Amino acid sequence: MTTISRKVFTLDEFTIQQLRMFPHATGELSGLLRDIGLAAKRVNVEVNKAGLVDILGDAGSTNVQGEDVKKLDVFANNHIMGALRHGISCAGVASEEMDSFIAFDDDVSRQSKYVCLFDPLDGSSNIDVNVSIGTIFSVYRRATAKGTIADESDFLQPGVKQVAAGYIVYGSSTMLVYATRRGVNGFTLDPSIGEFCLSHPDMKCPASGQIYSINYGNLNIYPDGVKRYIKHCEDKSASNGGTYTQRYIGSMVADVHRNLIKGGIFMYPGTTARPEGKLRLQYECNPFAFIIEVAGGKATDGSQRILDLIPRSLHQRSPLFIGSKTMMEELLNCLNTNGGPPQRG
Ligand code: P6P
Repeated sequence: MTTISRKVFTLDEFTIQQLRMFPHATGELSGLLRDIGLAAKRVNVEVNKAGLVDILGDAGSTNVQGEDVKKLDVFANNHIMGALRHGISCAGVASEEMDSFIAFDDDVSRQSKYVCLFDPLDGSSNIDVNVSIGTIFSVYRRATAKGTIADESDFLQPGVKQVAAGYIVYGSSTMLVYATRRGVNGFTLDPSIGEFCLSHPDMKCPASGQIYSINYGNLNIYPDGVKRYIKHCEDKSASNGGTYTQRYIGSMVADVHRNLIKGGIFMYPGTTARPEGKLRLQYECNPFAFIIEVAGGKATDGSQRILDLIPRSLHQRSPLFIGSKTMMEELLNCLNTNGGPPQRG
């Protein structure tokens, strides 16, 4: 058997190699991942020239070619949905950008095994200030029978049913990271050949870390257990001779990607004003919980494992605590300890 003796695999080569290891696999999941990779390359082109929007025309206007300029998140949504609709692997999609799911009603799509949920451009409010943003996706085996049209039950499955999940981070470089139960692998876009190339094989979330990531602006309206954990981190930070440091980019894909590589914890708790938190269970919490757990970390809503939550609606929100195993265990100790808020100097 000839094997590719090349040091660098492209995403397509990698998914096909994975397929060769499972002769009985239909290749639909590999095909779906390549479809997402194609859409990501198209989104990347637009994201990278977002700063030129004034020349190209702002969203809602027409550009110099007289074309309608779409908001980047609508652009991303349409390209990801289009790539999946014209593939052979997806029976339907649900998106943070769309009120309801869309079932692909054609002969090929009705026979497809999977459905895909995605946040096409998370953190898009950061585009104007050139901060990293991302695309997040989840893949489930459809709950409805092949040959039928997908329905809402396909998109309301608990996160533990995911067969794959991943994200694209449009940052100093553009990376696609995806997880299956076999592991987490990262691919960096090589613009010279227009391919995602395997750069981070078999990614593992460090068991411990020094980075805690949270929006301090909400400190006074967090639950007491969260306040206790923040105080725990402050006591371990440089201001107390420790090594912990606080980082918050305000773009979840960038914050969680950093923690996956360096170790750390990302928190978006509920508050007295919004007890359910801000992040979407199906489009943000579940995909990242799957990725981080495969990589060795943990993800909870503060009382339950994220992947065990039963979704009630497509756009339901959930508090999220996600990251390195040891830090998550310290957090859970703080959340489960009775008592009032910590004394702050
Ligand atoms: P806040 C971006 O809008 C986002 O959905 C996540 O990517 C990010 O982590 C969070 O919201 C930031 O929210 O309330 O801290 O600005």
